[in-house]
Amino acid sequence: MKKMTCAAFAALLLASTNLSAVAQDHAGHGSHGNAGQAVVKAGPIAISGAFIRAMVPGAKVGGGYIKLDNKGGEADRLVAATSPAAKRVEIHEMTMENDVMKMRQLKDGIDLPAGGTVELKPGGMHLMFMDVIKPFKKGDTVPVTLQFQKAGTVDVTFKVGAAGASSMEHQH
Ligand SMILES: [Cu+2]
Repeated sequence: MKKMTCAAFAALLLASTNLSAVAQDHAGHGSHGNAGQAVVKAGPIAISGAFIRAMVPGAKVGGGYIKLDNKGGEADRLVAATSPAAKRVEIHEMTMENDVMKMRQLKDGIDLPAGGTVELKPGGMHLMFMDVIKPFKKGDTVPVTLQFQKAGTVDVTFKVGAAGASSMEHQH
């Protein structure tokens, strides 16, 4: 009886060791996500390159950019985004109209065709952070929850780059 108890205890110990190893592994992945470099997945959608431009003093809004790679066989749609760092996050598109840069809200979100890659980048589509609580500074990280029509919601950490940065990779 005593021997069995010992074996059970050993098995328990082994199991808990394995569990903590798994937990640490996950924590490691999480910290990569926090660095804003790793690819975050929402179902078949791979999300990468999340960054926000630092805000100039006095600005109330900030622009966020991201790459969405739909590796699935079905089209999906980015329908909304939220962040505790801003009162509201809208999906916008920048277009040229009669030589004037205009910004419009994409109320239906962004279509993500099956097998296609959609990039939100400066001069094009972007996430607009409205009424930002505390101006984004270079080096900050901003938590954002993206909502997809089919893939559901996913948390992504955006890294704040320089005010004129076109991406985290091509920063001057
Ligand atoms: Cu905008």
